[in-house]
Amino acid sequence: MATPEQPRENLGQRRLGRGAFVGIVAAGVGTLFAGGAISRATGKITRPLADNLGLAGIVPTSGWRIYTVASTMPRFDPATWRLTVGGLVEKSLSLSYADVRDLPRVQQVSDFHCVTGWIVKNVTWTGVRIDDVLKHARPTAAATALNFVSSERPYEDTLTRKQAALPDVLLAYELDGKPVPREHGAPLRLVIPDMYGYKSVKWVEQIDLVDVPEDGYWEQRGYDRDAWIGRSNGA
Ligand SMILES: Nc1nc2c(c(=O)[nH]1)N[C@H]1C(S)=C(S)[C@@H](COP(=O)(O)O)O[C@H]1N2
Ligand SMILES: [Mo]
Repeated sequence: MATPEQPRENLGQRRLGRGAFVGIVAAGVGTLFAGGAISRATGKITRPLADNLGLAGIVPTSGWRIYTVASTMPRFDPATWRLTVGGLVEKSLSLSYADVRDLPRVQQVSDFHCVTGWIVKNVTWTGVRIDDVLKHARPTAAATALNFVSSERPYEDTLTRKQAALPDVLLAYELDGKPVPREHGAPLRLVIPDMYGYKSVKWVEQIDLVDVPEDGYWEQRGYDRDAWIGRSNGA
């Protein structure tokens, strides 16, 4: 059985708004965005650093840790934002935020598991089912998988069509009853509660139907493509 690459601990400097710099220690998969440091030993977020910089508002609460791979988070502009659906489809789509909100709305409550061990319980997600998007694009018979591309390059991940059709899989535009906040992937993120969080691509802007799935960001770094909680190599 494959051994997952251990996430590296990065110590770096990141430019924040208004020219402030803050050193960031990210423990685990991904990078903590602008929240001060997470100590590997205690797992606690050191809030004073963030508070001193006036960043308390983006320090994650209720158990979330904010992960990014790029140096800035995408910013949502409803006037220009589009979700494009392409690849092996009969009809490519370019959906505005209003178009997405007009699709059938579904809601589910689930626990969110990061492969590094943190869990957020009873998260309410509201959004659209992937098949409700796909029926307008009409995937061809050869389309067996979907690549979800984040506007935070180079983050992406993939699901089979069967996985994407699981009843609790959503493209979510609300988190706990409010529009998905910027740091959680505004305006749209993938949610697949039966798999570890790295599958749940934030800032989704493009879905490509493909015949051969590609490895996602963390899969290229050793994690299983099928990231079932408790039944994959990150467990
Ligand atoms: N675009 C993007 N999506 C991402 C990530 C990321 O770094 N960039 N990290 C993933 C990982 S490993 C986890 S656990 C969750 C964390 O979600 P949160 O940042 O909303 O807490 O987002 C996932 N989706
Ligand atoms: Mo994660």
